[in-house]
Amino acid sequence: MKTCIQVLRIFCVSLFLLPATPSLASDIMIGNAWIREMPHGAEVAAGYLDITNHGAVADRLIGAEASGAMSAMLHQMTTDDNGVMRMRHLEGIEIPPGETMSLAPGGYHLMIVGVREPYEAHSDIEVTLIFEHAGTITTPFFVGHHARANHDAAHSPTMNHEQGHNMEQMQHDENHEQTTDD
Ligand SMILES: [Cu+2]
Repeated sequence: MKTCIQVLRIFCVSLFLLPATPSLASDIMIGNAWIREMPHGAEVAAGYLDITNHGAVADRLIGAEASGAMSAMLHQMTTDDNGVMRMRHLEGIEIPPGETMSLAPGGYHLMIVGVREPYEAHSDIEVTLIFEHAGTITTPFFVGHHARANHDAAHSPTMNHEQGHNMEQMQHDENHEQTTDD
């Protein structure tokens, strides 16, 4: 009996590893996916999105790949007691069943490194998200100052928005030892 279950498990796991896993069959829904417009000369970009889990069990975002970039990592921004913001590498981000996890400025984000040609503003960049259960989901990320849905709305960025942006950029540069040609 045990062997049967084990065989079944292996079979299930191998199903998840199939590259052609259709995203339609997935319980995971992606929304508001965007990449922060890149400053001139930058090779690092931050990606944000909302992940909703419509399934009955928890899933985990465990990796990502962005077109035109060397790699994409999962990061979390935290602020310590002295108000210093830090970047933390994460092995995964859990999405509990029935919940939406937001990767947003000041918190979780995709850290896209080694961008070969800076992403053009207002273009769409294909990003493949890798989930423990749902497999891979490839979806376009809008390059701008916020998700596409809000893009045509009044441009009134709050102080926090801009502050978060600048500090995040600074911290990234420090952490990844980015060299810019300025
Ligand atoms: Cu980061």
